[in-house]
Amino acid sequence: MILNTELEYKGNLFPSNIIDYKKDVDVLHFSTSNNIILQLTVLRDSVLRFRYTTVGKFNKDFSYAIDEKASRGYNHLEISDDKEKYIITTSKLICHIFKTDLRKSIFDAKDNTIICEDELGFHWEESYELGGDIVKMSKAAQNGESYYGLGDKPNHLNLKGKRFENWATDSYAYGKDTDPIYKAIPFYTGLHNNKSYGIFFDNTFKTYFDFCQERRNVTSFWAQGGEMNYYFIYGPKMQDVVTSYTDLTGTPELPPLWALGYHQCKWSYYPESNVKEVTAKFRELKIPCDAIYLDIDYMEGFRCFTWSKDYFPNPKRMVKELADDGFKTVVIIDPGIKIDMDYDVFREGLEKDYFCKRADGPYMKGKVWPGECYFPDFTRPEVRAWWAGLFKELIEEIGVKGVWNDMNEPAVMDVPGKTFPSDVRHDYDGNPCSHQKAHNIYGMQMARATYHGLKKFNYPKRPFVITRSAYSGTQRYTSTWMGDNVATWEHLQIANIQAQRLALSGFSFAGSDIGGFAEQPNGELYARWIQLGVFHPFCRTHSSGDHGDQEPWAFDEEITNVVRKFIEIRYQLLPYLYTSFYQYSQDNVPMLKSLVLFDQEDSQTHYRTDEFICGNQLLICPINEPNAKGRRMYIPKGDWYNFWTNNMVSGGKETWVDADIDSMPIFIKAGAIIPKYPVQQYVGEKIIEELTLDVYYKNGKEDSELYEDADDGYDYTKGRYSLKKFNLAGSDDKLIIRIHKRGKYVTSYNTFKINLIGLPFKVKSIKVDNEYVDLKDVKFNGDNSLIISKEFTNLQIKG
Ligand code: MIG
Repeated sequence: MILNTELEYKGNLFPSNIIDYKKDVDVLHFSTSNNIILQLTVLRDSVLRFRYTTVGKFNKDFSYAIDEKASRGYNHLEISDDKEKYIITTSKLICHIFKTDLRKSIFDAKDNTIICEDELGFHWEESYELGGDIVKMSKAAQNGESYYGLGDKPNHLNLKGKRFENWATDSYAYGKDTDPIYKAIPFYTGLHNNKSYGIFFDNTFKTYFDFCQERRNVTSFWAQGGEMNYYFIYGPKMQDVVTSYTDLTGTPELPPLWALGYHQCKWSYYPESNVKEVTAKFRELKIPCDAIYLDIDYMEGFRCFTWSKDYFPNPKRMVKELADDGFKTVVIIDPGIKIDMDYDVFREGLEKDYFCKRADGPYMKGKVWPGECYFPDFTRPEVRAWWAGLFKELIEEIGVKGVWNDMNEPAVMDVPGKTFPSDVRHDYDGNPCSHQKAHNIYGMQMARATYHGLKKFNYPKRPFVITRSAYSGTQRYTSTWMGDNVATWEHLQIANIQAQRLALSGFSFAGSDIGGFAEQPNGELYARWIQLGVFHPFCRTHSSGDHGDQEPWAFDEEITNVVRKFIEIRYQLLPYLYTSFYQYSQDNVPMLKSLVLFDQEDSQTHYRTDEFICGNQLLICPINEPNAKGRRMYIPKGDWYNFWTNNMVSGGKETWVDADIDSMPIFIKAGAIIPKYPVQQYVGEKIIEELTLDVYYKNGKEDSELYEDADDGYDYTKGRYSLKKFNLAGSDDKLIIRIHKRGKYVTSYNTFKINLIGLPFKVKSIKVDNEYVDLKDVKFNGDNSLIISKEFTNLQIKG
């Protein structure tokens, strides 16, 4: 209770008039008569950063989210002022800052249209309870504006009309509107009048976003502490907003190709004989699978970095035998370290003083799976280095290939709030703070430390990590899953939205627990979920295991066959998926594209949720209902081929698509060249002797890419990769494909098998690199498929 009534009624405070302006190259400072400073940094022509302090000076600038490799630099910067305002102009943006109250308006520099303007703008409330400020920002919502992003929210793709909270939370069996859940990704994009911009509020405290819920014309965001510190990112294409945000917060290195294969998981496979039964069954039934997971029961009493002697007497031998059969072993590692003086990890952590403490000195003690635990302070560099070192035996000795970080919100059992109390102290890389500030990045720093351990001990192979909790930027270190979902049709739909939302929040390498974690799917639901899951960058079946089996053969034979068929499609598409991972990793392009991101100019896409583009050229739409024989879906503008029938449809409309249980709506963009491998039971099972290119004729032009390398290792960073850019150009009686090649990697195959799909003419002549060839020499088999050397640079097919 505040007794001073003056304080009590203070409420929101606002900046007053600007009395001082300073410019230091690309950093501008605007100071007001009530001691507020706005620091505006011009990072790029389209990226501005706004920071505010209410105490006349800034704290040290530090962020876990921003990637040190983020690009900077602009072509044009001009600052002027008039009576009312300062005017900052770059080649893309014009920003007005009003002299009376520090409010801002941002315009498109090309046509002067408004993109984003402050409503109340920056304001704050002093927080007497916690200290510091509750920092707030409000923006006027523009006509017809829509909002997207925010990471893992299990809600409609378009966020308009809703309020959200970012506070990483263990959310067993969450539902359609549960908020918050596991991740905190305070980034959104707005879209109005065909123009898209993004806002990244880089504040790790509990943050809130209100998209026209409280007031119809206002969007606002605020945090329970820290700085008002946000990045404004202009498109106007949403894809450019997302790639700029991803550039700012970073992308992962390429994963080993096997990580894009199919993964099988359950809580838990044990003992060893059970693991072997499961893996053997995959091979027996010829269902491709690359990874098998061990959940917490592999450990001795849930002590991280130990193995149960009863269940896994010789892990090294087992992991080797699994590896010989093509299975990579992935094990879970939680943050809670069991309090046990006979447990060396605990003793060492204690001796070195690596565990989190409460404000007054005691250790942060919390109950998780092992019983009472202490928790490493992953926000301290020495602790991360120690943690990374703990993986030596697991990875280098035993041969484990991937690590799964769970419970890192952090989750604590049987306490209010299900996490650390707010007074727990963290180092925050030399910026000591309470859990209120460190909570949302705790899981990220754990995954980061884990990643460094794997990178070190798995070298020269690539690391693979998966995390449950995340903050912006976590994608640099790890893949992720959506946590404990439920085996219901609604959750299949939620998984679809979450994967798209994460991709447009910079985090492409994500997937759901296929089939649902809690409760039991029937065969039909499982099959429909696999169909969706094979088009997600991370593809894993997982279940809580207390309600029956969830392996591809756990239902009936028809379902097993459907599941096999779709996993086989994924394995055939591996070069396509790998190429889109390359584009993500290299060019920040999201691997999944919601229709609104694919074609924002078509307002039909603004409220679509089910359809999405996987990579650049596959249009996917899952079946979300039982007993379906097909569904209606929206086909975006342009021409698309039905994957199953090769029939072409013209988009810009809703249409019915047949999809019995062994099918689903899949379309390929006209002009696409889709690379395919033969089906393998695991990555590397076969030497690829021929690469198939499915060429989808288009009357017009379309570009495609194919990226390949050694599938693992780092040779690709020394130029040993192969990037092929295909330009396709079709006309009524001609189809021309040109290839531009880059990189020194020599692929194992020498020939392409080209399938010509949708050709409107009968082939009369084929010219390779400007020489006519005998149709026999290129093995033209008359039904529009031909085998040709991979070295060609120009292929002309004439009717
Ligand atoms: O409190 O390790 O989300 O994937 O199987 C449950 C057991 C702990 C939650 C994870 C789930 C995992 C389970 N874990």
